[in-house]
Amino acid sequence: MNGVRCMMMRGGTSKGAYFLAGDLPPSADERDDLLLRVMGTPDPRQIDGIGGAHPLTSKVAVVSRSDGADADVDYLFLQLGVEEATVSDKQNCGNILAGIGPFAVERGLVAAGRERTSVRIRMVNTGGIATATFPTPGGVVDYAGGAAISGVPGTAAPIVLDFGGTEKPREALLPTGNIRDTIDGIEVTCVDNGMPVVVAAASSFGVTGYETSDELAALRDRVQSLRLQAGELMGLGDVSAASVPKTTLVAAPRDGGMICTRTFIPLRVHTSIGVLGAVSVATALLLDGAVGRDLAAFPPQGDPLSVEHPTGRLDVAVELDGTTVRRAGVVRTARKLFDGTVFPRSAA
Ligand code: NQM
Repeated sequence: MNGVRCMMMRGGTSKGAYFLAGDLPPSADERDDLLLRVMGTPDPRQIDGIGGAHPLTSKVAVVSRSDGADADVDYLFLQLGVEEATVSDKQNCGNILAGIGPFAVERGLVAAGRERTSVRIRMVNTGGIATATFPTPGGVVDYAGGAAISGVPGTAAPIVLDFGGTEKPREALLPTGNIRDTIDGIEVTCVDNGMPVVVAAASSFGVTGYETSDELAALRDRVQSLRLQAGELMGLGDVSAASVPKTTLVAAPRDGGMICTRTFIPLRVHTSIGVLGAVSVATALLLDGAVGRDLAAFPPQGDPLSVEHPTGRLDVAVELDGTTVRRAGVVRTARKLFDGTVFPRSAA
């Protein structure tokens, strides 16, 4: 059986299989079929593949040299289902994004600088550009360093992700056209600053917002009803098989951050929060009238916006000009786990 060249990386608080586009079949249907067999989907344990039996470890990055002047590489993110045989390109992933710059250098798509390297990445799913900057002493990616991120043990080299230069006007930021909508009697703010998210107060679901991920599993059906209707209002159509929108329940911070969050992705509760999910929630709270703004404790101007989640905090920077987003940024880490050949399960 033919194997496929693949690098497995931890990107932020996610883990995924990174491929060069040229190593995968050019037809999207054939590519998706192959990737499902690589991951071991559909199967709750993904026992016959390299997936980790959770949406956060059932992720794929497809990378190629960019032909646009404004980017060095193109990054297509694919979210694979675990129990269901789904492959979705309807969302981006800011965690897997953290591994793209190092991967591009490792594969020779971008020449490394002597101290550090910046890689301009076109995020194919959304059309935006991110710049990743990371240490490359002596022209080699160095994954070791002193940056800690909540949800990952130990420390690693910082990878600075900058989403500058992608202006987002109010219409794009608030895809329903409203700062608030009411769905199933629950007030929500539907926002998209890189990730479509429905923000609701935890109290409107009858919970505190400080529960563990497991304790919130009982809200699954209500969250599903909310997100299906929100998807229509946000112009995403029928989202029953899509991994977006996410739903974030917010509560007052209790750990020195700006806001406390619990996020459904889209139905399992995230062990932390996605990068672009956190950027989107923080952006919403900066807008007058947003659901949850009254719960937020804003830091002094210029300090990061610290989003509390079940395993710590994720600090983001968001720059608004009125209701237009000028830039956003975040620090992540990533690590090469293996580089080699993956052997997919044989086709049925
Ligand atoms: O929001 C999980 C993750 C993500 C997405 C999810 C992400 C992001 O933690 O940018 O990173 O929301 O499905 O990897």
